[in-house]
Amino acid sequence: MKHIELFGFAGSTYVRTARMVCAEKHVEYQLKPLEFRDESHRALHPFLRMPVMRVGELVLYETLAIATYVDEAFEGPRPMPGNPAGRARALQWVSTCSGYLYPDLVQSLLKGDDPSEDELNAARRDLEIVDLQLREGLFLLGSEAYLCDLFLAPMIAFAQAHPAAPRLFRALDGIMAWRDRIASRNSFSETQA
Ligand SMILES: N[C@@H](CCC(=O)N[C@@H](CS)C(=O)NCC(=O)O)C(=O)O
Repeated sequence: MKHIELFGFAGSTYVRTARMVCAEKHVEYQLKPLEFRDESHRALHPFLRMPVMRVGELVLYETLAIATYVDEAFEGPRPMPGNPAGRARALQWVSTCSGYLYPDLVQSLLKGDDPSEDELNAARRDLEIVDLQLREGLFLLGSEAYLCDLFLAPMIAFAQAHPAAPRLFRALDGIMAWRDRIASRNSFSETQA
């Protein structure tokens, strides 16, 4: 039986995604502290980010790599669609979360309680795109939650806790309904920081 150690802070959105993947797969893991930006951190992650996963000799960083490993190395429900187009669309949304939503929604709001107008407008534009998609189905790709929803959920939860949330999420009913569906999953409630 492989033993998973996940290094990182519970409040990190990417750490939460990695934990949600483990929870969805019913795979046990241990969340381990990280001496942030210490040499011990650099030894695990040369770019000094989180999460890092260790399983025996295997040390991995990058949440998508960690999620893929956990999915393929362990039994349990698959968080990816069963067909090539579905998998590609899931990866498209994972990449959208990392490439656009994380900088616009998490990094810019992390700087403090008072983001600039430009930052708020960029975050709102991204959210409107996500909202349109979520009005089409129960989850990003339709009737089932996949890996892309597990990347999106911690980022949305983070932004919803920001003082600017009422303005950012105003009238985005697709996101709000999806958020309630995701929040009812054990993987979400068990990983609340
Ligand atoms: N591409 C990385 C991004 C990881 C990342 O940026 N994690 C954030 C926490 S949510 C972090 O380590 N931030 C620390 C920093 O930026 O110094 C992944 O997918 O794991």
